[in-house]
Amino acid sequence: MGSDLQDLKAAIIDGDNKAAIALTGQLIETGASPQSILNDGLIAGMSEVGELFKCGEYFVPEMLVAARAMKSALEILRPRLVDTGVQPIGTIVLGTVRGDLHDIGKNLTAMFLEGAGFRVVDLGVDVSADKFVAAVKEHNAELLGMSALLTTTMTYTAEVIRALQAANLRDQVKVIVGGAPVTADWARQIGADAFAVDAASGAERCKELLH
Ligand code: B12
Repeated sequence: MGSDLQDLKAAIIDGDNKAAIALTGQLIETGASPQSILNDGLIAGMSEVGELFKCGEYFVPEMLVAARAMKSALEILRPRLVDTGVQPIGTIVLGTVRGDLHDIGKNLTAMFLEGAGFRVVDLGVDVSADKFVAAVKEHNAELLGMSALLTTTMTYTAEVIRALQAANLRDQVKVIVGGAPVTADWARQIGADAFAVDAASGAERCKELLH
């Protein structure tokens, strides 16, 4: 079992789509917990990819194939992470901020939110402040979640909050931010209501924010 998780991690690092799909399926069949598949296999592999990129051993194409493998594996894992058939407890508008194309963490957050019973309006990547504001209005959302993976795009989360204020919506919607460079300090600094380090605790924080 341990070695299968290691193999899955290696498949993500190698960007081996076929192996990632096959191993995820096998691990589910043999009864491995979705949490360990996610954390010890997929996320562990992806952090290693980040390290390899940082030290100049990997370039963008390697990150891309790794991301594709992780996305395929996540689709297989999805039914295990998402509870279906529950009445929504609230609506959250979610997106990756303008200038940023990273969406794996956001997609994972969406899955956990769905699993926790939220209706998720996913705006995708490279989302402008105007689009966030319009979606909050249109869907009457209680929550807004923003993802940013680059230090250069993280600052845009502050701009979205200013746009909510300008549209007189700030009092109606709770804002949660996340993504690798984002911290609790940053969330406080820009006046967000919450921060979460990962998708699971993000969904928990969102439930708390409803009350
Ligand atoms: C895969 C990847 C890519 C892929 C993305 C594919 C895709 N569809 O997402 C591609 C190849 C496109 C890419 C491109 C680039 N990337 Co890149 N990428 C990564 C990598 C390796 C993994 C990111 C990932 O998916 N992680 C796995 C997920 C599960 O983790 P996560 O996103 O952090 O999300 C978790 C939490 O943060 C949280 N979370 C995330 N969002 C939210 C939102 C809310 C509301 C909540 C509550 C929680 C939450 O929950 C998630 C799950 O627990 C990271 C390395 C890293 N360590 O992050 C670099 C990294 C983010 N990239 C980096 C860079 C530099 C780039 C490029 C600029 C490279 C280039 N020269 O072109 C471009 C920028 C493109 C753009 N405009 O966005 C740097 C950023 C450095 C910085 N500090 O700014 C990193 C850190 C790599 C590094 N170590 O240097 N990248």
